[in-house]
Amino acid sequence: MQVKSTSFVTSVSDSHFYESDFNEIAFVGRSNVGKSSLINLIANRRGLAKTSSTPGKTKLINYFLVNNKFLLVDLPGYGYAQVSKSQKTNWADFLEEYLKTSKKLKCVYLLLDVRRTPSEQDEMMMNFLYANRIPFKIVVTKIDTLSKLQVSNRLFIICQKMHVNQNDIIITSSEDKSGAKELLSSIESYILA
Ligand SMILES: Nc1nc2c(ncn2[C@@H]2O[C@H](COP(=O)(O)OP(=O)(O)OP(=O)(O)O)[C@@H](O)[C@H]2O)c(=O)[nH]1
Ligand SMILES: [Mg+2]
Repeated sequence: MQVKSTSFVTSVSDSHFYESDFNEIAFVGRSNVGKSSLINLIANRRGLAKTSSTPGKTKLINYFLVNNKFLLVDLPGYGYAQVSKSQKTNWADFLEEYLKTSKKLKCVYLLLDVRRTPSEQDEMMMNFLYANRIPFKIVVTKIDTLSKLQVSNRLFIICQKMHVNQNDIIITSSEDKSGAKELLSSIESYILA
């Protein structure tokens, strides 16, 4: 698939989710894992989704239209320490409600930073996706930050922890663009399915 056009559609901050006929592909993961950067990588446009080195940048659900055909959905990150407990609960509810109720959601990409061991929240998210029968795929991000050997060691640990096969995950870097093609063809397979 070639990305020919991308545009920002809308942001939502409460459970009045955006509804349309377009299929949706969503990105979840802890704050700062690189969700917005990955959307920009797919779109081949640096500033489309706002990125930041300060965790918790994306507090809204942002929808981006690709090729006038499907939507990329940038979800708020979880695991951000600097928010109150009630705020955290609100965000988790917000996220889960979107994931449970969106009728056009075709696949969720669960992002994991190659340098970090998956957290309890990552595992909870995966279990939530399984429990709700939502198709998902694991994407490892930021592989440019480690050597090849370190990456392969980290992948082993991540796959073990998440009970997945290395062939089933997508390995990416928004910095050097690795994995962009694999991610795009994976998205295409879910959009067409
Ligand atoms: N080296 C490197 N840095 C990355 C990569 N992807 C993202 N980053 C950096 O990581 C930080 C967070 O990236 P974002 O894309 O904003 O992360 P996010 O998951 O959208 O974060 P929230 O919106 O807070 O949930 C930024 O400083 C990015 O430049 C990558 O592949 N390699
Ligand atoms: Mg973001």
